[in-house]
Order: sequence, then structure tokens, then C-alpha cells
Amino acid sequence: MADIADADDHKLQRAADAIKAAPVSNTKGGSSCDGTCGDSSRNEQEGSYCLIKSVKHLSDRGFTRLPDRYILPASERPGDGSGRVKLPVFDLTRLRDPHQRAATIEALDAACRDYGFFQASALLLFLSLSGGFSALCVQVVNHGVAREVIAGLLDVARRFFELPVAARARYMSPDVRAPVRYGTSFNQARDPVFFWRDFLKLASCQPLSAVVTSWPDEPADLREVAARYAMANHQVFMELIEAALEALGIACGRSLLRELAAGYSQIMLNCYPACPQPDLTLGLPPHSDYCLFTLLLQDQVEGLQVMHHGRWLTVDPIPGSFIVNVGDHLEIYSNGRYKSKLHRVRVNSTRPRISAASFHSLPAERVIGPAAELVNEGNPRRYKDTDYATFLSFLASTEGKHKSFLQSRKL
Ligand SMILES: O=C(O)CCC(=O)C(=O)O
Repeated sequence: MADIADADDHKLQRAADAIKAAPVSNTKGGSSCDGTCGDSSRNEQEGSYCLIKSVKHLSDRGFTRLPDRYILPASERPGDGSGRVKLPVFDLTRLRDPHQRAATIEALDAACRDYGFFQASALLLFLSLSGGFSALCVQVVNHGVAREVIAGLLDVARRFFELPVAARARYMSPDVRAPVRYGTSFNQARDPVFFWRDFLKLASCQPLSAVVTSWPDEPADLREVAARYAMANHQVFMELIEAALEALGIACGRSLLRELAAGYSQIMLNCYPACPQPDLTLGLPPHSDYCLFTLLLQDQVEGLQVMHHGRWLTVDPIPGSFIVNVGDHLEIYSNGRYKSKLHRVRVNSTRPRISAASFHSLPAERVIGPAAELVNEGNPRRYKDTDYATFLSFLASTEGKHKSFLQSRKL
């Protein structure tokens, strides 16, 4: 059995080179690895793919030097990165107040246009969703629930990444369409240089009951904890997108909201272990997200950087809050009024970091293009129609970094 646990630096390098020489073909129906990826009956390429199991493993083994496969060319390294940004804070509770709703929607519109990113207090959001602010007892009771839901997800993610490598590798797959997928780097099958990240993707489409049974059964509480989080998170998304549609002046907002209630969502649990030489690599390369909105939950360790006016700026983590960003779908739908912004992740040498990015959009087969209300003579259509399947084919055939998919959709 080929296993990174038994591999030295050279063996890892050889495995990485094998992948580089023979990239995995991501065709339909790729199978998951079961932790015995060296099995001679398996496709050799898939075996090579699975040999690279996790950066968590490398970090735990106490590597003091970054394996060559993770060293970025000088021009792509993180650089100085001392700039910081305080994102605009968007208080969702104000949307509930008829006197403040219009001004709040204006603020949301400005944040989506200028930054593509904003911050929302998750505790406040969960409180508002569960029935109101006026009664103090509701705040206290629901404060506890919110904390539990948020902390619970980060905790179960941490415990998943601490499982033995064979338990995690059960969910490893080169198939970008797999509803559950464990892996490492950004797009492991295509990255010429690997990134310092392990991930677990959980499709979390509505109704959740249809997908939860495919989620990992280890740790034993993962399904329950992640399902509670997914439901709460989806409700927050619905509030935000409703406000965004109003800000954009979309007349068919109601019917779109009905489609979104049964839309496509996924949670990406990210693990960035302490890295021996963080200045030579990144946790995630510059990229934009393929969705309408992403709601990002991060622990107390910083790492997220956003591109703003040509500079990479680090976002201060505020525990219990969501970072919300505009995705490619919303840039297309808004005909470029809102911009999906490039972001990336830096790693550090001492503190492991966990984050959970929830990507929300329309049902996977639904074609999306610029809204009719936002196309006119003075502002012609700027993007082709697209759908999620087209994006997945694109991702399966290329690295998918920067805003390359969105560029391919521009007219
Ligand atoms: O971990 C983060 O801060 C960002 C994660 C992210 O950008 C992603 O999962 O696409």
C-alpha cells in the first residue's frame, strides 16, 4: 500500500512528478479511493493522484523544508503582504426594520460594487433569523445556539482533518463532480505546483436529506453538525440574495428566490496546517468563486487576502462573523455591476487554520445570464449564458485559477 505516512521527501516528489507527467483525466463517474490506492488493479494515474494525500500529514511529520512540489515561482509567492483591510460591515438585522431597509440595501449595493466583499455578523444574523431582537431572552437563548452551530462546524472540521489518512482518503476522488470529495491543493489533478491546503467538499443542495447520507460518517457527529450549519447558512444566504436582487432592481425577484430555495450549495471545509516555509507557497492561489455569494467562516487565525486596488490586503478575522463575497454568477447576472473579487490564502509557520466556505447559487442545471433589467443600449450584455455543468467541465480541464472561467464567459 502506497501511503504518504511511509513516504520520504523523495517518494513524495516522485509521486508528484508522476502526476505532473500524466494528469488525471476527469471524466464522468470517477471513483473514490479507499485508502488502498496502490492496488495494482487500479488505474495507475488514479493511484498517483491518491498518493498525494495531505499537507496535514507533511506538517505533522515535522518537515522543516517545503518539498519542491510546493514551491511557487518567485513571481507567484505571497510577498510582503503587510496591508490590511477592514471590510464594510453589513448588519442584516437592519433589513428587518422598515425605516432602515432602504439605506441598508444601498449600503449592500455599494459594498458589492466597490469591494465585492463585506462582513456580516453571524451571531446577529442567526439571531435575526430565529425570531427578532426586541426580546432579550431570545438573544440569550439564540446566542447559545448560534455559537454552537458555528463553533461546532469548525470543531468537526478540525476533527475530520485529524483522522488517520486512510479514513480521510476514503473520500478522495479526482472527479470534480463528486458530491463529496476530499483532496489537497487547489485543483490537485491540474496544479503544476501544489498549494498548502487540504479540503473536504460537501455538496449541500436542498433538500439536504438527499445528500447528507453521502457525507463522511466519521467523525460520528459530522453529518448532524454540518447539516445544522448548512441549513442556517443557507437561510442567511437567502436573506442576503433577496436584498441584492432588490438592490439590482430585479422585477422577477420572487420567482428567482423560489428557485434559489432549492438551489445548488456546497460547503468547502479547508485545513491549512502550519507550513515550514510559508513565504514560498500559498494556501490557495488567487481565484474567484463560481456562485452568487460565498459565505466564509474562519477561525481566529488570519490568512484570507483580497485584491483591492491592485494590492493584496489581509482581512482581520472577527470570530463569529461571515465574510461574504460576490461570486462569478452574480457578476454575470448583474451584467458586471457587481464584481467577483480575486482572493487567496496565505499560510503561516506556527498556527494551523480552519475555514468553511459555503458557495450558493441556482440549481446546477439552470442557465444563468445577465438579467434583462440590467441590459440596455447604454449597457449592452457583457457575458454569455452559462451553467454549473459548463463550469465543472472547465475546472476538469484546466487549473481554474484567477478569473479564468469568468474571462471565458465574457463577450
Ligand atoms: O480559507 C479561506 O479563507 C478562503 C477559502 C476560499 O477562498 C475557498 O475555499 O474558495
